[in-house]
Amino acid sequence: MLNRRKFLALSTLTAPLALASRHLMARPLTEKGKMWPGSLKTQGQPSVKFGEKPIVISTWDFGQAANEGAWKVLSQGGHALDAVEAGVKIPEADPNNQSVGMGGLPDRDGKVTLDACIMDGMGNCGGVAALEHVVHAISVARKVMENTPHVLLVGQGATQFALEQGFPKENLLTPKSEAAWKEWLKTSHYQPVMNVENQLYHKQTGDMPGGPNNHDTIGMIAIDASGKLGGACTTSGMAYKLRGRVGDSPIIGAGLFVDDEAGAATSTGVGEEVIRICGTHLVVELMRQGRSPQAACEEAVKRIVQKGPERSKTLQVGFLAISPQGEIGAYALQKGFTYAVRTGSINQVYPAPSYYA
Ligand code: SD4
Repeated sequence: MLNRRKFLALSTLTAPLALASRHLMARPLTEKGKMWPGSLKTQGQPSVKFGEKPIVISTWDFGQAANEGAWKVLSQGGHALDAVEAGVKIPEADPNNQSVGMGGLPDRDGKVTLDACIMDGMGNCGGVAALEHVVHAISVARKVMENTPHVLLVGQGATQFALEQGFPKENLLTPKSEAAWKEWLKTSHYQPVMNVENQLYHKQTGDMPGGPNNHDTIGMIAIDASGKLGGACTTSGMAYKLRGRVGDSPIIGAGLFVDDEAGAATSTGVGEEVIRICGTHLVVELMRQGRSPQAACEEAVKRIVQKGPERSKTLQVGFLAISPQGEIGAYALQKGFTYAVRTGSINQVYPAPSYYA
């Protein structure tokens, strides 16, 4: 069965990904009108013009479909926050995507529990963790932001709040995900996932099993036509996790951080590693201090390596970042992480450079 949760040995990752090298992403030009990363155009990285907006980027191959949802809002002059919510609702509603929303792989007890958060560039934010029975976790997160004095609701309280807000109660465990869980129960062996499979990687290298079911958390960050930033992050979390486990995705500063002045960042992969370093907050604060989004993402990944040199070899984490001017950064521990970019002139998926070759 094809799914992203396969546990992959590093030994399977030896084929070169021609486009990805951490050395290729130098600080791009920032002069108005110039392309940045113009020098990287031939390396397959996005050539977004300085100041080009609107722009939306998101994690993994399936981010492309999600970006389209966001683009409908952005291209009509809509707000970044509305755009990212609309965008990530697409994979949330897709029963074939086994890592987000409907059809997400369950915890070890067979319960689908969702984590999500949303944030604008002025510090307005909301999140839900371990939400059950409600497919659009991102919209519940937004209601937490707008209709409560709180930032994060968890577990039964989050579900109760969602139902009170009028969200329909649904069974999120599809037959496909239930079957996968029952198969997993035969061994009940839990181990964090490498998450390096994806269609783009497979197409380029031919050495990996890939397919339409290889998905991951969706993290999306956007700049709207007025220059405001917004971000959203939503997931069913690590498959077969302990009941009650919460990852980075619903935690502001871990899975998502947005600041109109400094930029926005989101993450995917093993959330524990991201939480340990307050990953996206780190990325945004590094940008505030003058690092490019690319350099900031690289520093965050290196921090994960520093804190767990051995651990980091067996895990995947990826960061995406965007500066207020629309400069993009993407970097992962392992190769195979992809991200989707949508602007007025670009609609494409790119491979991210990685720390480990
Ligand atoms: C988590 N970062 O729950 C999320 C989900 C993910 O591979 O990306 N899993 O840790």
